Amino acid sequence: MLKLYDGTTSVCAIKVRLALFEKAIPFESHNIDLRAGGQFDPAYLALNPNAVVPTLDDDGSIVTESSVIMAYLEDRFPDAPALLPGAPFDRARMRLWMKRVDDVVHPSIGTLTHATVYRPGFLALDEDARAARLAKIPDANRRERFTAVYKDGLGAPIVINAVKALNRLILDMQAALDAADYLAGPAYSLADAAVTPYANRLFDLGLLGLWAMDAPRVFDWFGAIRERANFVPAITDYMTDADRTAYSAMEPDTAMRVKEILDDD
Ligand SMILES: N[C@@H](CCC(=O)N[C@@H](CS)C(=O)NCC(=O)O)C(=O)O
Repeated sequence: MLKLYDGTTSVCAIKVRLALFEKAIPFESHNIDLRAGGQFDPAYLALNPNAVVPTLDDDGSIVTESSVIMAYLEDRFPDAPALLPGAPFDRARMRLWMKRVDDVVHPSIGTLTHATVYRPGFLALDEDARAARLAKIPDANRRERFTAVYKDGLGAPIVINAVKALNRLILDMQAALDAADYLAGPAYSLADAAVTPYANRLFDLGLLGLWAMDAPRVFDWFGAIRERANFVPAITDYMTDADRTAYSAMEPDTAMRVKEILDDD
């Protein structure tokens, strides 16, 4: 059986879980506790030297990178419902959404999440433990982003570009969803699965409502996405009490501060 090295609220792991449940492919989930630093375990680093989830183990074939895993599932399980659009241009659009998620949306949402949800836990560590934690992050860009937001929270200058990138994402989703029911055409595809955890993260951060007036179609889409059969098993069922506590410990003025940045955009 497939084994997914997983994270309960990890946006990248959720992308893969949404595809697995949508395609009804059985898998065994092996949780890596990211807040406790499980991603830095030498045994896990041997599978994923970037110290991130998800990682897929298909009977010894190790596949990393969430978008690559999603494409692998399409190739590996040709009899499961396909999540690739039929038309070549829709496929190209699907790949563009996925590339944008990997290149821009993922680091932007990470910036916001670490500035709000993860920062209190980091600040609770003593100085040596903080330095050790940051030093373990293999990717220098990620390390710099986390260092900046752990220090200054939403006041870190990189937060401005992150919010602007997410604003452009939501407005472009609105335009796409004005033209079709799903992001890459008339049918649910990997593009919808790839974007869902990021829209859901904005919801969990209490921020999605900031776009209620400017992006009503995104709200219709998100409502339909939450009703899909894959949403509860891939997202809701994975949330632990510790996750809920971490999200509820966020600074109460988060939405107001993000709105100030949006108003300047
Ligand atoms: N490009 C990677 C990014 C994976 C990634 O950043 N995963 C996050 C969770 S969504 C992680 O494991 N972070 C570990 C950490 O924060 O130290 C992918 O798409 O799989």
